[in-house]
Amino acid sequence: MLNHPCIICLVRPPRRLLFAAGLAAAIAACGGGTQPLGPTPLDQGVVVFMNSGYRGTSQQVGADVADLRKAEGPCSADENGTGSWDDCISSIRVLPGWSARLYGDKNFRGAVLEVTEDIADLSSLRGDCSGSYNDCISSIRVSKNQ
Ligand SMILES: [Ca+2]
Ligand SMILES: [Ca+2]
Repeated sequence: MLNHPCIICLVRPPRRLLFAAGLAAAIAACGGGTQPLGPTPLDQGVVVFMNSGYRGTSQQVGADVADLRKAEGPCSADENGTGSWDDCISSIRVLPGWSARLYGDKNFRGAVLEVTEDIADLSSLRGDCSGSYNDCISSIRVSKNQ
């Protein structure tokens, strides 16, 4: 799995790669389609849920995800039955020692929500992401607290 060339779409590449022409080629090579996230060690990152109250399908996220549309998940299934995590997350648990930034748009853009503790219902937080952050998050950064 980790040897799959498309993993570069799901994890943030080393900074030097951001400026390399090779990155564009790598993204192009990935084309459409989704890939599962992880695997992630159980004590790292955050766990996102498709429903509020930590219910429904969940996914641990232990590395930055620039485009949740490319992350295999339970929402917005296309004609092939393949869904993603884009505009899907409704609650989130933060593992001890970690925090996250949730973005309304892909590539870490748009409305941003700093998350340092569990949030049982993202619709309870007003924001610039279609009124609240529920079913709106499209990219995630996770970081280990200093
Ligand atoms: Ca949802
Ligand atoms: Ca979005």
